[in-house]
Amino acid sequence: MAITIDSARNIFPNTLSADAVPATIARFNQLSAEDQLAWTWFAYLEMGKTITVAAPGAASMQFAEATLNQIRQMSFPEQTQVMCDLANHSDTPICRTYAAWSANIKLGFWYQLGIWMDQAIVAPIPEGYQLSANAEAVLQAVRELDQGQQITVLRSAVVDMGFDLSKLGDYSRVAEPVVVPKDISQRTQVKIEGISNTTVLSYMNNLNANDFGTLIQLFAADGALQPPFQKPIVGRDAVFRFFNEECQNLKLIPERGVSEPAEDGYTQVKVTGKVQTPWFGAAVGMNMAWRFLINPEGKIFFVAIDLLASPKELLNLVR
Ligand code: 45D
Repeated sequence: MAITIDSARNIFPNTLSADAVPATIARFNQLSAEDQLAWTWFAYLEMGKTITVAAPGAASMQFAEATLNQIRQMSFPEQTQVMCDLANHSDTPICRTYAAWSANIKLGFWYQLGIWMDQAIVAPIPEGYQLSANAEAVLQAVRELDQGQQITVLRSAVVDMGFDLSKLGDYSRVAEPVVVPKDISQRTQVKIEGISNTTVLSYMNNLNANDFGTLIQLFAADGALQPPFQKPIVGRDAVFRFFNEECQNLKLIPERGVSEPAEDGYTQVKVTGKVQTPWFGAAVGMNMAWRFLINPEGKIFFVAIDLLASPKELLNLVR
């Protein structure tokens, strides 16, 4: 049977990803807008007891600035309405603007609103707000996740808000400027126990160096990348855009892996290890797996990135 993207998605089927994350997000999405905002506030506060979010850089904040200032000028009821509109995916000018932003701009926007809510410059969650029983149960569910899973739930709450992109029609995406790749002298080389495949090592090193131009050359023209809990992004152009928009300043810390021959001269490689996001730095190490399918020319035909169910999964390299 010929290898396809669909068949590639099933390599290393024993990999246990953190299903609790999409399950928690689905429960969150059932809550009312008011409950979603209060829930996020409480979850964010609770997370803040143990880890701190890094302030976003000016480069990503500049795009949200006009909207933030517009909200700042509003009365409390108007501000609450804007936040509920975002949670409700309403069709408003602000919800449309928001939808076109990259994930980091959306996160930076909420980061600033959170500070202003704390300072009562923006309408806070009313004192003594009672979460519904459902929301309380979802809050309990998120408490039971590991930190990497918690920040993934929060990120996805933020990314999913705003008007539905698919209904937006013609629009231009707004993302932070692309950073300059790290200087050669500043680059680090990963070591992965059990792996000498140069494509895989080069993938890790170039992603860590923000060298997306070199990184994308490692992919086959019709290659695909599947981020955690998402469908594959297919083709060099789309993957390249994703790298530029969503993958700056990540730190990949692969630890171990296995490499074995697959059908038709392909090679399948599974690597496990940690990933750090610039939002939390070394404070949160997400337990991750990479599942590569490499074609006979040594190009990446497919790579899936999974958030793992537990640290135990870091040792699971069985086929
Ligand atoms: O609603 O190899 C308030 C790929 C209240 C690429 C709020 C990757 C009201 C290839 C609290 C104000 C990218 C796939 C809201 C690897 C309200 C590759 C605000 C993986 C919303 C390895 C909330 C990368 C706020 C990975 C401010 C896995 C919340 C990256 C902020 C993962 C939450 C990154 C933040 C993650 C969450 C980042 C900042 C999970 C950040 C999460």
